[in-house]
Amino acid sequence: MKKVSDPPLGACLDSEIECLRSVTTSQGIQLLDSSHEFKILVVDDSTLYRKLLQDNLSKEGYSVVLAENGREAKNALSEHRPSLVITDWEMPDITGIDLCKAIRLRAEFYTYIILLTGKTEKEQIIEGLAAGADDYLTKPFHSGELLARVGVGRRVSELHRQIQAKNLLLEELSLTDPLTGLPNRRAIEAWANREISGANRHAFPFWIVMADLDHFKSVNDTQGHEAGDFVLKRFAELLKVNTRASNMCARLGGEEFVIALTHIDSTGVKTAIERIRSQLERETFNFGGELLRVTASFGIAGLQRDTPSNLERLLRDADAALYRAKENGRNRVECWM
Ligand code: GH3
Ligand code: MG
Ligand code: MG
Ligand code: MG
Repeated sequence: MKKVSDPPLGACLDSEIECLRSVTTSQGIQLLDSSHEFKILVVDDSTLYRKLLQDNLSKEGYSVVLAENGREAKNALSEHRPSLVITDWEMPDITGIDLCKAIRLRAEFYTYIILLTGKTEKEQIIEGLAAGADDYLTKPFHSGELLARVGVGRRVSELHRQIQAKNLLLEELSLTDPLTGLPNRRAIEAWANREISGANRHAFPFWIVMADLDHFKSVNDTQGHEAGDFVLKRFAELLKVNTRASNMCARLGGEEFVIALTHIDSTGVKTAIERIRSQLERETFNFGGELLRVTASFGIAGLQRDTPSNLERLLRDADAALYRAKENGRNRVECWM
């Protein structure tokens, strides 16, 4: 059950927002700009209107990028990733309507669009909003109204980015073990299942290694739970530094971990795992002056050539090998066969 003293999830997330300033999407876009710079792209083929808009917006501290046609606008969108676009309707190459539609096809993050045009008919306003514009202003514009509407756009755009950043954070949290920072069971299942289908198809080697700390209960019993947590974190670090970028390690739960390795033969796996085993064996943990050594047992299972398998099966086989390692005296590596 959730402890009463725990801060509500929303509060945790709000404090996370600060560190989220560095969160980037898979396209490498920084969601919350630490400089608080708010970029606006102004698209208009009229030199006069470009200047008018730039003057008004710059005075308010907005960072303004100018484009005089649709082609320039598209380039500027990719290069500057503005949060808000103010676009004219009629332009020599593409229309503001087409530009709205093109922007809405880009799903990386929300771009707020204000259509600024001499067209004043209701049908035209409807067409503009239907094409993806968020707001509609007619020329000649009132500068106070322009800035007020840009202010609304800024609020909406920042909300969108915060939600997107929180969603990315939640996704990451749902795949991470909070104690060790390692990927959790869900994360490795997703990754390993993809790798295994590739390995079955293209016949490359794939290995699952289960690791379990030896007599770990006695660490908790004699040194306390915090000491136990410390050992778990240290073991996770050892796994991490020994895991190549193309492989993955995860905490399954409790004192059980799993390492998945690809593109390596059986000798290579045994060497890699033996290295981890002996590194842990050599560590000395100092708990309030009391020195302690901790060991772990490992069970290896691999995809057999020409015998398609699945993660569930490999985990079961690796667990059987791990069981044998325990039976044979612990602090050792065994392979399933
Ligand atoms: P064996 O060598 O057979 O694996 O013995 P063991 O004592 O390691 O195994 P057992 O399954 O009996 O005990 C596992 C212990 O791991 C019991 C539990 O308290 C402890 N444990 C599980 N999760 C955590 C955790 O998050 N933090 C701490 N400190 N201990 C944990
Ligand atoms: Mg025009
Ligand atoms: Mg266990
Ligand atoms: Mg154990």
